[in-house]
Amino acid sequence: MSDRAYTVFEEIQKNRGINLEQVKERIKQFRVETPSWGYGDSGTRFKVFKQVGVPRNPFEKLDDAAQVHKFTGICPSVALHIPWDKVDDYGKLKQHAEERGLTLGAINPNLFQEDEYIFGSVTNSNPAIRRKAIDHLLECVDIARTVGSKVLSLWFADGTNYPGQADIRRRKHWMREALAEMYKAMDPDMRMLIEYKFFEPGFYHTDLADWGMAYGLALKLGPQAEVLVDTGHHAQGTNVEHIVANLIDEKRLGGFHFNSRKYADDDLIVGAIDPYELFRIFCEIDAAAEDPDESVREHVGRIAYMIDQSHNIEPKIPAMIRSVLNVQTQYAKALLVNRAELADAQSAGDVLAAENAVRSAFEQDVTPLLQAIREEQGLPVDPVKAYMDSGYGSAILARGKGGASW
Ligand code: RM4
Ligand code: MN
Ligand code: MN
Repeated sequence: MSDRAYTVFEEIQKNRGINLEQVKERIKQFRVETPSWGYGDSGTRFKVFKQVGVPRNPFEKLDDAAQVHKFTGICPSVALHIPWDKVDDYGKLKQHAEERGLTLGAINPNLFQEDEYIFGSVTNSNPAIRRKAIDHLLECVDIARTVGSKVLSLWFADGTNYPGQADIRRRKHWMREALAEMYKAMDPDMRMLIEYKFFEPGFYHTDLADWGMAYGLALKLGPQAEVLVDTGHHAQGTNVEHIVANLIDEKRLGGFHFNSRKYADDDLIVGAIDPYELFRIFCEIDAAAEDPDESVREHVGRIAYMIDQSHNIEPKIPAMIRSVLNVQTQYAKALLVNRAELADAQSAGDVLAAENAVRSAFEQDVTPLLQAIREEQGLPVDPVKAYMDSGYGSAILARGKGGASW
């Protein structure tokens, strides 16, 4: 990296009224969690392409996740999906993670892969199936306890395909009963993040279809229940940053699943399609992080930033590094909004100046800033290139084809 590029950047930001030292500190604190399933094979409903070198078990997924952390320095935790990551001894998995400088993050129960769940899991009209589903949720609380995780991240594939197929309100009650039982089993320092999605696999109705349904449920359950926003889970045109601002204001924004989408829940590399949306999301978060009300700042400090992605056609580890860097980049850009200028423009009703205060931050090239930070932290300035040059990608080819996949 050239010192000159950073000096020029520094000068520009000074002129824009930005305190760069504060910005740097915030960027250094920022962390993103990666998903174990993002390292395995995945596909569409048409085909799962098997890549060579894919991890064959949860231990190898952690080995790969450790590479992402090694080159970016900001991904020390890894989310698990159970039973995809089921092992006999979770203590051993935890130790494996720790030996690689990682911790185990959100535990994601999986209630969508068994034949019995054809008509739903916790909302199934068959009480025995509902019991089985709830027992799995409780098992996940135990796993979280064993591995030292504080976050349970819930997404339900429950839904229906046809009008009249099921009693929507009854299913709502069953959902609440199941989550209430799980909630009771959690330790006081655990959090339940409830994820919504408007369709798929259900094509008529989904039991938790939007943020309002997830929020209503979280409110009834109690303060340890919050909403998880997966950026790919909204109808086209939805203003996601508005949802984010609203949930922050209600103090129920538990975390994110970042990915990008063009049409539906595409799970593409974060920031690949609409980086400005991601930037706008971080603008809302950053505004709240500077709120005079300490309880708002504290709430924002607890948000769990996680990636939820499937790499169908691209090599997985560098794709994950790219996603992580894209998140970091938009986070950094949002910190460059001149808040005082924005506030003045808003109170003066100066629409053009307000829009400019936001967009002009997005237009800043933060590459010299991020490179300077990486240098200061002893990280490679170009993490993707450093990974590509490291030889790890060739070494894992020995794993062969046919690794873990959903
Ligand atoms: C869902 C949802 C969940 C994820 C599964 C694999 O669409 O995003 O968070 O665990 O996909
Ligand atoms: Mn998700
Ligand atoms: Mn999804």
